[in-house]
Amino acid sequence: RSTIFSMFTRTKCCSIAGMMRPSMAEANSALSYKKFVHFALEETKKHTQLIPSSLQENCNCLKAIDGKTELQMHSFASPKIRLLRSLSVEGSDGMQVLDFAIFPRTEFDLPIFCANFFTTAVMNIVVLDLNPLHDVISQQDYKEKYYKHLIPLGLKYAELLPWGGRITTESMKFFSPIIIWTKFPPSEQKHHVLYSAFKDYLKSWLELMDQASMETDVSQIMCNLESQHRYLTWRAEKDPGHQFLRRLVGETHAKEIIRSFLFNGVDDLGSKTFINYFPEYKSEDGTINQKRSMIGKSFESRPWDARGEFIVRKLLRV
Ligand code: BLA
Repeated sequence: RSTIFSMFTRTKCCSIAGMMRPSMAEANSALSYKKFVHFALEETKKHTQLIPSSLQENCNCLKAIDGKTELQMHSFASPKIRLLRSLSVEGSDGMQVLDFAIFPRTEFDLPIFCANFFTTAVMNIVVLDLNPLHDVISQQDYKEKYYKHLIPLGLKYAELLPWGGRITTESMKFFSPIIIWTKFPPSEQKHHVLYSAFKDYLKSWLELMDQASMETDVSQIMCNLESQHRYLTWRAEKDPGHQFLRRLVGETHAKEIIRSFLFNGVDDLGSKTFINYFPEYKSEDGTINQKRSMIGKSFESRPWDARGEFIVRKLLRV
């Protein structure tokens, strides 16, 4: 069977249990993200049956161009989950990445679980959120439905993991009032806090999933479908990790990983293009402007107040 993974040298295929055995890379970094993935899969299995997705056979370990950095991928589906997928990267120099997301089936208007951690020997860049499927700045009802009871949880972690400073302005529309956006130099204590936050956010998402009932109204399902496709289109084009991924595995493989694995669905959940969704990125010759942000970076401090209200609406024109 031809999958994107057949293009790589497959190093070893490991079981989930095997993931917990210390590897070479782990010996270099005590603050590994492997236990995050292990927890997420075990916890999710308590709520639903995870079926290995056809994108891969349960577990794939791949080597980057440098011959040292390891990439690990997992992907699953379940009755309410269209795709749960995880990419983790471990370099020999303390570099680590976790990109973990859960996309609901389009009969559900559940948020998208999103954990993005990028770590080097000197810095951690962290995004952790239940990304809203629909607009939480102007759609009060959607915000109430999914986030009202989670505001105290968000406030707790916003204090422990303070706002990371100016950020791509356009990204903010994809974030919720409980977004954790933070940067910090590696530390055992912060790693521990981040692990707690990850566990609490995942458990919260799983509870929302348990409670979610299937939408039967076709127009509402279409609406969910388009929102998810718009999200995938944004991230498949503008995610800050792409450049890094290209350096790791080369242009062609990076594109495959981004479009077929990380943001699977971008090419088949809808036919609108990036320019259809984000016309402000159209350059004079009709192609997509390569800038990550047209507005620039904004939000020196957290733009959500303690009640979960967005406080600088005019920047996003909402
Ligand atoms: C930086 N990653 C960032 C930043 C954000 C995110 C907000 C800060 C830079 C910025 O202002 O854009 C994450 N942005 C998101 C997420 C959404 C979004 C999750 O809009 C969702 C809607 N990150 C990865 C992977 C890699 C990675 C897989 O997820 C590498 C393989 C790396 N992220 C990475 C790097 C930076 C970064 C290198 C710093 C680059 C920069 O600041 O330009």
